[in-house]
Amino acid sequence: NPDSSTQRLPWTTRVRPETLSRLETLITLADETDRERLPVVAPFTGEELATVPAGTAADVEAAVDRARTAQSAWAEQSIRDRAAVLRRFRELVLDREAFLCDLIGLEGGKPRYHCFSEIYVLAEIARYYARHGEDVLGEVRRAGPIPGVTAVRVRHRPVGVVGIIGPWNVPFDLTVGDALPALLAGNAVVVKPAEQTPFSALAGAELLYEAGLPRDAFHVVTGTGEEAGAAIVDTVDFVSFTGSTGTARQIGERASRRGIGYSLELGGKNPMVVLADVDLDATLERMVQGCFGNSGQVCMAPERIYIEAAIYDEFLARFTERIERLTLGASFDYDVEVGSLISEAHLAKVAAHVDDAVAKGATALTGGQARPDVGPMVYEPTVLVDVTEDMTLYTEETFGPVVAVYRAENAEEAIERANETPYGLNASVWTSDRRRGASVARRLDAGMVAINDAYAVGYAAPAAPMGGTKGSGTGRRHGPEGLLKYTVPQTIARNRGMTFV
Ligand code: TXE
Repeated sequence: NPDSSTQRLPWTTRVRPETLSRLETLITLADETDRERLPVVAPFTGEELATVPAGTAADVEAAVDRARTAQSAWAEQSIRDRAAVLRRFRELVLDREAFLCDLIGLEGGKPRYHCFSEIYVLAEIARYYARHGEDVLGEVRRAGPIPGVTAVRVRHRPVGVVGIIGPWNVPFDLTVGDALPALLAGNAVVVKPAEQTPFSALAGAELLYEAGLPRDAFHVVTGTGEEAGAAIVDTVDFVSFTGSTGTARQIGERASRRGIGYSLELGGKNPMVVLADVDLDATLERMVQGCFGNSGQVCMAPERIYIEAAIYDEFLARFTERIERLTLGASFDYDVEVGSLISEAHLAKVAAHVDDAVAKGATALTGGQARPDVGPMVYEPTVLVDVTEDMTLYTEETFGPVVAVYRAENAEEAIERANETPYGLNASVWTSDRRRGASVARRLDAGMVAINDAYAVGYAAPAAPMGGTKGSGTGRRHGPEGLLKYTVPQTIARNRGMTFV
C-alpha cells in the first residue's frame, strides 16, 4: 500500500501535487478558454477543484468546423498510420497511469482500483482497435448478384465528424475510449464531457496530441448539456451519447430531425438471477463488488437480485455480512472499496429512492443512510427487501449503492421477473451448472448477460459489443460493431460486360 505512510494527512496531500498543478494546463486544451466558467467539485471533499469554460453553441460550431477541415487529411492517412497513433497513445496512457489515476479519482470521487480499471480498459480498447481495426474496415470483395458477372467491393468510409457526449461515471473510457474507434476509422471527434468530470477527457486530448494525432482532429468543448451538448447534436455527423434516458430521448429526436446517425448507451435496472445451485463461496465476492463497485454508479451494475427460495436466507445472511465489511472512504487510499457519489444532487436522488421505499414498507437489511462522517457524498451500501411496485426504485434506475433483493419460487419465476422491466442493458445468472447457466442466459432480455459475474462482458472485453435492448438504448460500443457505427459502407460494383434489362 504505497499510500500508507500518508494516511493521516489531509486528502490534498495524498494526491500528487503535480496532478493539482496540472489542472490549469489541461484547461488550456479546452476549445474555448475565454468564457463564463463552470465549477468542478471534488466529491471527496465537496470543495471546488477548479473552474472550466462554459463553451457556447458558437464554440462548438467553431470546433466542428476545424474538425471538418482536419478530417479529410486524417482520413487520407493509411489505416496503419492511424493505428500507430492509437498504439503510441496506449503507451502514453500506461506511462502516465499514476497521474491519470489521481485525476480520475479527484474529479470522480471513485476508489483507486476503479480509476486504475478505467486506465487499463482504455489501454485494451486502444490495443484491440489498433490490432483488429484494419480487418474490420478493410475493403472486401463480395459475391455479386450474378457471381462472376458483377465485381462488387465494399469499403467503409468515415462518417465525418463524430460528436461524443459523455457521462461522469466512467469519464475517461466513455469519452476518449469511445473516440478511439472513431479516429481509427478516419473521423475527427468533438467531445463534450460531463460538467462534473471534464479533466479526464482533457487529459486524453493531451495524450492523443502527444501520440501524433493532428491537433484539429480531436476537440474537447467543456460546457453544459443544454448549450454545448445540444450544439454538438446540431452540428456533427454522428452522435455517440452515454447518459440518462430523458436526455437520450431529446438527443435521438434532434439527431433524427437532422437525419444523422446516433448511438445511445443508457442506464439499466440490471437483474441478477441466482439459482439454488450457485457456489456462493466462489462467487459472493464478485456479486458484492459488482453491485457496489464505484458505489453502484456503473450502467451495468445489478440493482435487482432474484434468489431461488431454497437459498434465499443463506444468501441474504452471507451477502449482508460481506457488505457490512466493505471499506467506505472518501480518499485516495488503496483499501477503499466504496467511494463517493458524484455530487450532492446525486446523493439526494439515491437517498430519495431509499427513503421512498422505506416509507412505503421496504426494509433496509443493511445501509440506508448517507455517511457524512466518511465524506460529504458517501452513501452506505444498502440492501432492501419487501420492495413493491409502488416504490420508485422498483423500476427506476437508482445508480447508487442500493440493491433490492426478491425471493423467487423457482428459476422460471426469477427469469420472468428479471425480464419485466423497460430496460435491457445487462443481466447475470449465477449457477454451478454450466448448461443451465447458458440456457438461462439466452432467455434473459438484455444486450449483455454474464454468467457467474456481474458484468463480465462489455466493460472488460473490448472485442465484445456493449449496449442495451429496450429502454437501455441503441447501438453498441466495443468490438467490430463499435467501429462500424462510425462508418458509412460504400458499395462499388464493376460491370464485366453484361447489360441487364
Ligand atoms: O445525465 P445526463 P445526468 C443515469 C443515472 C443518473 C441519471 C442522470 O441514472 O442518475 O442518468 O445523470 C449531457 N443535449 N446515467 O443528469 O443529463 C450532459 O451535459 C445534449 C446513466 O448526469 O443524461 C452530460 O455530458 N447533451 C449513465 C451527458 O449529457 C446533454 C451515465 C449525460 O448527462 C443535454 C450517466 C442535452 N439537452 C447517467 N442535457 C450510464 N448509461 O452509464 C445533458 N446533456
